[in-house]
Amino acid sequence: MKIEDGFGLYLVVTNPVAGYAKCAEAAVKCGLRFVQLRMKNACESEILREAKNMRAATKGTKTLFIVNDDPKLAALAEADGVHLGQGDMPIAIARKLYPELAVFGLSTHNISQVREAARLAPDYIGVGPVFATPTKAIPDPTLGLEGAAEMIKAAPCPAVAIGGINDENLPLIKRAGARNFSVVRAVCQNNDPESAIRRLMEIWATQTF
Ligand code: 3NM
Repeated sequence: MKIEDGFGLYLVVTNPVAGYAKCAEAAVKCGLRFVQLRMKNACESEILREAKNMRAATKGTKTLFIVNDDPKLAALAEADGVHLGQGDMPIAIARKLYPELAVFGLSTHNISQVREAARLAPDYIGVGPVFATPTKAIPDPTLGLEGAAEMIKAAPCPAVAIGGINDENLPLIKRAGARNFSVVRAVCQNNDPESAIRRLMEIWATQTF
């Protein structure tokens, strides 16, 4: 599915203090283009249960619902798409096996993976980690703003900056040329996800340089 660039915040939901469904509801209320379920170390039935709740919260809205890592679970939950890491099922195979999914995202962690993305044709790419993050168990090397900027510039599709982004460093991300960004902790560690989202959106919208 062709994704229009410049959608801003893409919310990734991992261990949310307010709960998964509440975060999906907040994403819808705030008019986000993307919300992703990212549950590591959970069993399939648990992931599917949360995925179905998040699907129900996003159904019929402009907010696309994405499941991380596993296209089979994404299809079972009737998600809009799946986000694949470099070590997950190759996009071409996932597209073939799960034609009911409309959106296929891909994580990239260096410039050669971005160049390779031109051939793999994901609908969007993640670019990260821009800053250090404890959210990923084994993060790739930190890119820094310059590394991320180079990757964003070379991206063949919309690029989403991710990793260690918060209220304070968000202006730097925009200044580096990002048109979209993603957070986990900056929203999921807040017991009021809607106000955390609104704050990030406001900073993003008012940042000029
Ligand atoms: N992917 P936080 S970094 C889920 O580099 C994820 O592709 C990354 O979490 C990548 O906003 C990351 O809490 C964690 O730092 C982002």
